[in-house]
Amino acid sequence: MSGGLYSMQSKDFDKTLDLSKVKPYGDTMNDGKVQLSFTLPVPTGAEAIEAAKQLLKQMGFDNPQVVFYKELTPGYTFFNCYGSTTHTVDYSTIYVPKVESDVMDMHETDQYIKDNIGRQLVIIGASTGTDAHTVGIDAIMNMKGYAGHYGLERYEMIDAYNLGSQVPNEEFIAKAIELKADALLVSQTVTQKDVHIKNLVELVELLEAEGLRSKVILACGGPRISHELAQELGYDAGFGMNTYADDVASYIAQEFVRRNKM
Ligand code: B12
Repeated sequence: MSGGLYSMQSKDFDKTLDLSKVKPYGDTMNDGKVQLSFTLPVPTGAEAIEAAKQLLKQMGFDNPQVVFYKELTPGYTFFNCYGSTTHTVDYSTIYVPKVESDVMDMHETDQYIKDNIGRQLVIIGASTGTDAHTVGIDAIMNMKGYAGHYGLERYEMIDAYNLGSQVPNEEFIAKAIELKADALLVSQTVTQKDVHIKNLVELVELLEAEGLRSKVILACGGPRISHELAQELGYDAGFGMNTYADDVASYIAQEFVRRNKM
């Protein structure tokens, strides 16, 4: 839908846009303008600026310009630069697997659950394993919500339990059994040494061993989680940056109804 609107606006705005050869927009279509910042481990001076420009050329930028530079500490120079990229991407062939559900707001989801399920959905969430980051799962679950979107605890038709962070997978599953959870939400922020992969896979294996995997809707999220990765790891859905409770609640409600109709 947004793609359609986008191409309509662009068509009216500038007829030179070719979606098979998209490049960055600065102030004129196809000017390719990019701003980028980096640090070189060289002393500040004319040679440092020249080195930055040569690097920009090698990165595929025409007309490289250093518009700001500063010594960070002796021997290190920080740059802000502009350049026009010579590269393009074929936007028309891009396919990204995404969670397929209609996003509803809190009131619409509550009404949808009342009409189609007739009872509260039990949802538990946690940042699992060694991961101590709570802000992501709180943004999804906390009563007060995040960026103007109420969290799951505020939903009338969702019984939400936020178990916090560093929750071992065994404990998470024990709580799911105790509460008869319909959906499990896992947050993973740290990806160093692929710790998130090991942890997410372990949860799926433990759920399978308990005979629970097919009985719950299993979703994960975090800044480096995609729907594609989540599915590869045995999850029903994955949510990345800029996710709100609305996205997750709508998905779980609709997925629950879909499964129980079959
Ligand atoms: C705050 C913070 C901390 C705080 C956390 C406090 C807390 N109570 O959470 C503290 C200081 C404790 C901390 C510790 C560490 N941190 Co830290 N931390 C951050 C920081 C600055 C912000 C993270 C954050 O709160 N984002 C805001 C939330 C709202 O965004 P979000 O998590 O992406 O969540 C959104 C989506 O991803 C999604 N989402 C998230 N989870 C879920 C779950 C579900 C089910 C769904 C549907 C959606 C969803 O929805 C949310 C809302 O849109 C980031 C850097 C950064 N700027 O991002 C580093 C960062 C995440 N930390 C990092 C690291 C390395 C660590 C430490 C390992 C450092 C250390 N060596 O000790 C430790 C980790 C210890 C541990 N055992 O986990 C790295 C991770 C690198 C990596 N790729 O692995 C980062 C990226 C910093 C960096 N650039 O190096 N950290």
